[in-house]
Amino acid sequence: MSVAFVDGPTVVEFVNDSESFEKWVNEKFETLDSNGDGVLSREELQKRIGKLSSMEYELQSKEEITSLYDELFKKFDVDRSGTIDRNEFRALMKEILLAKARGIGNSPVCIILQGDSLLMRAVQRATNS
Ligand SMILES: [Ca+2]
Repeated sequence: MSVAFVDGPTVVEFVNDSESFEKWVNEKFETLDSNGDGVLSREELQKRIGKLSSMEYELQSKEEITSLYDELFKKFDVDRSGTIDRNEFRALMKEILLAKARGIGNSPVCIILQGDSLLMRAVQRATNS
């Protein structure tokens, strides 16, 4: 576990770097698709909410993150199939990260980074370049 500073523009740059972002989305999708059927169920997504919110509690409360997922699931599961496929997931992650970037703004904020923190890859990309 480590602590890093991240600002909104760093997150936006990561989302706009299609190669890094695509790779990250695919890794994330594989991790979340615990039964390996190629789509994410509501249950598969919700299992992660608690973990994500505890890692990024500096940015958003657990309730805010839960309602964010609620809204996004409603929005992206357009056919109400109850599942999110890979393309829907990419759009969803983009929306979450851009929402986070807007929440952070231009002033760097301190965040705690752990293995599957949403913002970790964006920070790593910025640090390595
Ligand atoms: Ca699945």
